[in-house]
Amino acid sequence: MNLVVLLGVTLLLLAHLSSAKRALIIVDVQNDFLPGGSLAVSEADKVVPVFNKLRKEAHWDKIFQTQDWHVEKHVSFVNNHEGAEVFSTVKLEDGTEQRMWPAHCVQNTKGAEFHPDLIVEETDEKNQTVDSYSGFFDNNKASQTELHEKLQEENITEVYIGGVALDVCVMSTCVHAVELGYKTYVIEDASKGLSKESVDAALAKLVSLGVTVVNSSDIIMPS
Ligand code: VGL
Ligand code: ZN
Repeated sequence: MNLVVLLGVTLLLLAHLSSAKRALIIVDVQNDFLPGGSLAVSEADKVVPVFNKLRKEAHWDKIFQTQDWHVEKHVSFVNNHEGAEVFSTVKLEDGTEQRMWPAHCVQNTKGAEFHPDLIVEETDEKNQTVDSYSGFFDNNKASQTELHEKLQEENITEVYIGGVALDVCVMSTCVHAVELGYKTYVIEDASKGLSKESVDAALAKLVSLGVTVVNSSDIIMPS
C-alpha cells in the first residue's frame, strides 16, 4: 500500500513538473540604466553575463525582454517639470504620484538600446513598457501590455524575472506577475537596484507576496 501511495505521489509530481512551463523575463537591461547611462544603476552591467549564462544553461520555454521606451516629453522626466527635483515625487493633475527621473531611454537613442553584450535572439519577444514600470501594466493599471497574453499563448506557468532596477521595474513586474497568477521567482544575482535600502525593502515586499528569491546557480541545471 505504501508503495502504491509512493508511486501515486511520484506520478503526480512528475505530471506537475512536466506541466510547468517557464519563461525568463529580462527587465530593462538598457544603456541608460547601466554605468555611464543617464539613470545609472551601479554594477548593473554585471547582470549581462548572468543572463547570457542563464539563457544557455537553463531550460526556457520562452524568453522576453522589456524595454523602457519613452518619448522625449515623458511625464517622468524631471526636465519636463519646471522646478521639480530629481528623484522627488510630484502630484500630477490627475492625482497620480509621479517620481521624477532624469531623462532616460528616449525612443531610438543609444540610451534605450540593450547592453551590447546582452545576447538577444530572434525568438525573444520584446515588450515595450511605455509609461510604466511593470512589463504587464502601466502604473495606474489602466492599460495592459501584450506580455500576459503572450505568456498565456505559450501556457507559461512560472516566470523568472531579473534585470534593472530591482527596486523599480523588476519589483513592479514581479508584483503584477503574482497578481496574474504566475509562480514568480526573482533572480537576485541577475538584478541590481538603486540603493541597498530600497533593494532590501523590495525583496522583503516580494517575499511577503509569495515571490521566491533565487540565484542563477539555483536555476542552472547541473551538467
Ligand atoms: C526604471 C525608473 C524609471 C527601471 C524605468 O527600469 O527600473 N526606473 N523608468
Ligand atoms: Zn522609465
